Amino acid sequence: MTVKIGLVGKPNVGKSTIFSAMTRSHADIANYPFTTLKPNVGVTYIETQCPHTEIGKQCNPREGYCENGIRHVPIEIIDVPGLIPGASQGKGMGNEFLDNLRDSEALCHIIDGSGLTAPDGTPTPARRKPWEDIDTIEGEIKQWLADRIYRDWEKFARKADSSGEKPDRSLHRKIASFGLTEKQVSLIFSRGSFPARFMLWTEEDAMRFSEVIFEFMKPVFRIANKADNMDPDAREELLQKYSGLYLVSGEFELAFEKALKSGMIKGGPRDFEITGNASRQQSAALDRIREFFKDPGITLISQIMGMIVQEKLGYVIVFPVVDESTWEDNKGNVLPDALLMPSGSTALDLAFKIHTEIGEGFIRAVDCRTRRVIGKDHVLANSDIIRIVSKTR
Ligand SMILES: Nc1nc2c(ncn2[C@@H]2O[C@H](COP(=O)(O)OP(=O)(O)OP(=O)(O)O)[C@@H](O)[C@H]2O)c(=O)[nH]1
Ligand SMILES: [Mg+2]
Repeated sequence: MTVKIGLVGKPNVGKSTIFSAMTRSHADIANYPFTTLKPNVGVTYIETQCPHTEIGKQCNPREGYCENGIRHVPIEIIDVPGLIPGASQGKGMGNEFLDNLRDSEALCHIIDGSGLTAPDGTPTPARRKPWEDIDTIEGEIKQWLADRIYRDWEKFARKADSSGEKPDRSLHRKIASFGLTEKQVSLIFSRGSFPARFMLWTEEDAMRFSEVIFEFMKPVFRIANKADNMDPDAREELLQKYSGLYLVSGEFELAFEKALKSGMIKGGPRDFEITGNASRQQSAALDRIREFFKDPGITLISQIMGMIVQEKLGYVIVFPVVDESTWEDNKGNVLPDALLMPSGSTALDLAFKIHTEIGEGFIRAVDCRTRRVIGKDHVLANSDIIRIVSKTR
């Protein structure tokens, strides 16, 4: 299972534009609400130095690719229709489609930095404050989660209360699809002083429970798009209110990617040169784009997922191999797998990730750089190359 990240937000803020820039694929983009009617699923890549450069052999990635010694590890991006106030009661497109984000590791809340869209996504002539709709939209997402947890509650409560099973275990089974472990559910359950009998839970209890779960398992990263058209005072105030918020321009980044692909320019977004045939108008637009990206306050969409997945969520990239000296699998492929593992994962977690049988038959692991034997509780570090020795192989 790959890491999944969802893009959410009100309509017309540029979710599909950002999705297209990230995945280098085409999604429908237009200046009106509800351009996206069904979730778009695409792939983008997290970059890391590939260890193949250390042994002077080219790697053979099974997934993703390697370019100039940089390994590109795939993750999944999901772009969903826009949310409007009242979506949880079915307004707009409703919020059923958020079920596609059930097992996502995190959400990126895209907001309109320019402030030129109303709460329902229709263009407005006068600027609104870019943060005005943040709480409403995140409230709708919380409501979605609470509704899912509370769905068929009575039936569940009757059965669980009379089963004699530990309540946290029953509860875990009910919400397992959200990606929580039983231990995490037990922790939330014991800390929040919830009624031990499910029949006694009120809707407020379910709401309170889902709020904690939301914070726990759906970290929200806020991204202000349309930073190319932002009021400078509003920008300052927004960054003061929301530390850690990223400023991006989906439109400029997509235009840069297109120009690069067509051979009109060479280089990176902050320092490219015009090398192909560009009209005067195109040159002027490209100059504006380069100037914009020179601003150190702007984050590149192509780098945002690396920042979120590795730095903020703490995922590490680990390379499992079968041969500790050649760093190959049993078919002679060099460093075939690069796996994203959650922060704190151990050698045993890696064994289970490769295959349940390998986990169950775990004997020991080897750190292939030092050739030292490591135990099952050894916490994995980024770029570790690990051989798992198991009864089954
Ligand atoms: N100025 C500016 N406009 C942008 C930017 N990104 C997107 N837009 C424009 O904003 C409008 C909406 O873009 P979409 O990507 O369709 O927005 P969305 O959030 O997917 O919209 P829905 O699918 O309707 O929810 C289009 O007219 C885009 O060209 C940006 O970075 N800057
Ligand atoms: Mg869209």
